Amino acid sequence: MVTFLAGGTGTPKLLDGGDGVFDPAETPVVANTGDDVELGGLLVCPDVDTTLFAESGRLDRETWWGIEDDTTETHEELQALADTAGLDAGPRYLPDSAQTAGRDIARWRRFSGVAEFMELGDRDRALHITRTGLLDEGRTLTEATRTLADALGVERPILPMSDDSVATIVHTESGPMHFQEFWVHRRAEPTVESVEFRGAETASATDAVRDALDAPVVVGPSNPVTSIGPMLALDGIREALESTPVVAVSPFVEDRVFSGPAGKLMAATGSDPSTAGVAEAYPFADAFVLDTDDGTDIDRPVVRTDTTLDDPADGERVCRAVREAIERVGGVV
Ligand code: FO1
Repeated sequence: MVTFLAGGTGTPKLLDGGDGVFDPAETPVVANTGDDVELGGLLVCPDVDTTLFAESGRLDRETWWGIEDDTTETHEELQALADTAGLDAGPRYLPDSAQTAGRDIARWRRFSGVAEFMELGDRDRALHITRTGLLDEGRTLTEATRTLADALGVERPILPMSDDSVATIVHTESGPMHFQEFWVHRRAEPTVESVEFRGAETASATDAVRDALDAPVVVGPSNPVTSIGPMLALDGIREALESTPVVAVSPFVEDRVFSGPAGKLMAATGSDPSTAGVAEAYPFADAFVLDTDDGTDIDRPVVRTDTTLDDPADGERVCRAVREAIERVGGVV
């Protein structure tokens, strides 16, 4: 067994094509939940869902979120209604008093459904309605995710990092905002001052995650701050990573990032936005997979390959390098 830590698009792209290298049934994914929001009463878990949709062949591979060819009739009607009612498009946070009332799983990340600032496809929405219903009926997020994975025919264990609420709040020169406001609504433009994982101090990793971290672990090429950072903020995760073989795939080629706001967020949180910065941020990593054009000198074993991830053949190539790196540091695949 090998466990992957995943968030955003980097790690799902790595796993896309990796089935011949790592048997999906024996290769759990621990998914970041710091990006999750409650939108119009529905719990939306983007990083869990990208893996669910990728594994079930439903993913929109243009955007790497949502369902391919999904319609957006409800979303459009919500925007039209708000517009004709003269309601500002938002993002419309619920008042502070409502952020900690009601469902614990949605604390500090509650938005009104008015004008719906994130686009939810119609079929995607059905998944959120089902997930939220299962939570309201008393299931944990881990259990609800397993039920959804079974319904979609997904073999790979998909494990939310926690059943408790953790909200990634980006502190910017324009004030604090949830990661989804920063990323979707503001297009990552505001200058970042710091990043907070609200709730992480009291949230715990689930037992399923702790068990999965007994196996060798791969930290995929996800954003070290907002995809991997929330997991590292949970009690016991760093210690678990220190006592198992860990291979990290850099999301950079030296100081060039493949995609997303990783560079900006790393610089703002005191790390060098580069492979060298990633190596420093992951002291628990025993080996690295770097791009062939990445000459960064790291004090741990390195396997080099072309780390571009554009299609399943790329995923397979990089997964082979990951496997070699795990074996190099004594991990049993
Ligand atoms: N990303 C966008 O850029 N715009 C959207 O409207 C949007 C909606 C959305 C709905 C469901 C979902 O699961 C993901 C969605 N994303 C959207 C992607 C999401 O913001 C991020 O890519 C992830 O949080 C990063 O991991």
